Amino acid sequence: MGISFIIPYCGERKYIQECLESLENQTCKEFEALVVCDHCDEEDKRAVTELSLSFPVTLLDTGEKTGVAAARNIGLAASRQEFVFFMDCDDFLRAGAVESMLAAARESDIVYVRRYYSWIGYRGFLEMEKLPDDSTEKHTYINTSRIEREDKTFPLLPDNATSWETVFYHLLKSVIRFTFLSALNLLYRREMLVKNAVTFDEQFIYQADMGFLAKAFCCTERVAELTEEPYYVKRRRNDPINLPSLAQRKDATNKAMEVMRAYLYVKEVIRGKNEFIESCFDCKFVKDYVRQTIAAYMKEKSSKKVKELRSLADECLPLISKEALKLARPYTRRSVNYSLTHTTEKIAARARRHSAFQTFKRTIGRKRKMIPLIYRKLLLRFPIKEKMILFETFFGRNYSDSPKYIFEYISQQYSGEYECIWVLNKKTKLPYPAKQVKRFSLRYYYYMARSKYFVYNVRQPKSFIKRKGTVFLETWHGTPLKRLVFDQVEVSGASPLYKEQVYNQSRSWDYLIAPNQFSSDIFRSCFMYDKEMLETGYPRNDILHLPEDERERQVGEIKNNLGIPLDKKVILYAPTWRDDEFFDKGQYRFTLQLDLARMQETLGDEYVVVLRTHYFIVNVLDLSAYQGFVFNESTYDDIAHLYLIADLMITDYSSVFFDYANLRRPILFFMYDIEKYRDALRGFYIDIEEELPGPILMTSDEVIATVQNLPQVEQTYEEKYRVFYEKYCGWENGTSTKQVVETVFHK
Ligand code: C2G
Repeated sequence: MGISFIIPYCGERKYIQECLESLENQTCKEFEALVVCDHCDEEDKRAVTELSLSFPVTLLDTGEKTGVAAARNIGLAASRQEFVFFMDCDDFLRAGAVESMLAAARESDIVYVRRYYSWIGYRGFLEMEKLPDDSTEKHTYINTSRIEREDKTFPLLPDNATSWETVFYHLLKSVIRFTFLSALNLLYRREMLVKNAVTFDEQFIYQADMGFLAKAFCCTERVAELTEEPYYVKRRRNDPINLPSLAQRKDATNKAMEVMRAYLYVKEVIRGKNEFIESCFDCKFVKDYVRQTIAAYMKEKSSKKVKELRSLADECLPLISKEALKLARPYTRRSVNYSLTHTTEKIAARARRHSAFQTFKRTIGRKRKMIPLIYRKLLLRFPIKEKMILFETFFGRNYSDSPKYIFEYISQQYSGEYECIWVLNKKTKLPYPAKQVKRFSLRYYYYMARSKYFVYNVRQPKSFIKRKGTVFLETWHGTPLKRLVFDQVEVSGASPLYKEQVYNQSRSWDYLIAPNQFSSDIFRSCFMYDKEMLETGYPRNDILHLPEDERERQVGEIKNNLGIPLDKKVILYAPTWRDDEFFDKGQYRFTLQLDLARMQETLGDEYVVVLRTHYFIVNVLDLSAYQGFVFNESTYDDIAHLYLIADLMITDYSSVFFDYANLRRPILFFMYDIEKYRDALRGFYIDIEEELPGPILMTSDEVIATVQNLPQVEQTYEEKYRVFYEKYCGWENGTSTKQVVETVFHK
């Protein structure tokens, strides 16, 4: 007794490896894997064959055919085990799955195994499983709670339901709509499928599963449900732009048509077999009709397609049972009844009115929703102001970074020509005239609607709409060391939809600044950016190239302002944030690992420390014990001023050292959690052991000893520093701002 796992594979190499790894980790090895290649190249195949696995894996090929349905049929025809189990190559099994499934299958032809949903891959999933159930992170990335939803639009299971009805019932109930029904996470006795010629109908691209399921269930009464916890983990793909799953493909009209065809198919198969189950199907289908078909009526531009939709709908709607309609939500019920007697145009118009009313209901009285609605519906109608520029740095948290220097340059060189608006959450004294607005206020949206120019150093809000004729200058905020967006495999620590969001946002950027060739190349890949790259270096680093005497003057002024003793050398400690250390979404925590007491004891006569946490960090560190030795400048506007006064920088994985290196002063890397950061959280673009212009240190004692021995360290790293400087700071010579402004504003 064993299982044939049938896995269609289109070359998603990383996914298939994790899928097979989850099989390798099963304690019971009574199975084989049949990987069915759907137009894979040799390298894709090698990704499977090069794995060393302790169970048999056979590579099959779809040949002339294509699609999941064809691949599964080919796998089914080749399988030799007593049971078959269809898997998607991006999904995986939890430990103990095979054992439990086989135990439950003794007396059954079909075993239904419950599933989890996960936004992260197998390895990340295993880590998340260890977290307590109430952890926010676990909750964001894995759906462990809503296995079966409360659904008032679905009938109750009768007390005398057979096991057949019970399993079918739970299977249907577990999905929100008919569309999501899937032939995965079920174990089928192969003989039963073969004897009854149960296969996937290859005319379907998206919805072949429903017909298969209905046929399989109608062949047997011997069905069981594995009521233990879910064993099958369905991955939700985090990159719908490059690697969309079938469900994520944007093909709304064809999907709506297929759902209706699949519904007709299923009705045909189960008609007369069981009225209760038929009505369960109907309960799910009515939702698809409203969500997909009517939505397609509203959006589809081709009248031919709308006609096709309508003719399918006319076949489907009369088949929906009265019971299902009775249970449906009032709007759904009325929509179906209305559709039976009205034209397609009228159905679409009614749906539009409903949708507008729903938006209004959701928005009214809620400021955060109301203002963007006013922006979309009203403010965007005002004309664009040709000379208006909106500046924002770090989400309005401070006045700094490249936008600050661009603003100051424009204000000096083109005084009075532009109307400048700054997004600042706290009132700030600015050196030149500019209006200040709070982020997300009505005024913010007003200026977002009217400005011709946008100068941002982070992503703009998701609600931003790019108007024709406007110019978006994205300065970004650092040479990337840690992997970003499309170069990240997993995105734990951000929204699971992060990649899609960034993709949509970066489509609005007209110019992006690159501080060096290395960043220019990476920005193209990590943002999938294809517009103009300003290879000018960072405007924010011009200040680091001021003439010596002017720099000295500024150093004295900054130190005086901050109350830093002039006779002490300054160590700037500027660490970054950690994706896995937070209180809540976007509220990051920093735990100080540097032993400040020991530093004060050993270095206090010669040095003071300026501590600068990342702008995401919300916890305020209590440093009262180190008064006069540690200066917490975490909320100081411009970190470039802190670079200027620092004789030495200590950092970790922050991009700050790429900028600071412009000063050619020593940099130490206090990377006490390097393994976790590099291997689990982010991964780096560069080989840090090879390239960093200073030593990697793991303990406070090492940091202290290195500071005490600085000349020696500088000598050791002299050559590496030179190479580093050339590669990352070579474009920066104090003229970046001028170059950027001349290209974007004064061509
Ligand atoms: N920063 C700061 N203080 C710190 C850390 C960072 O003021 N302690 C500022 C610096 O201007 C730095 C920028 O925030 O260049 C980005 O910080 P990183 O630590 O590199 O982290 P992150 O915001 O994740 O940006 O391409 C760069 C990446 O996007 C990283």
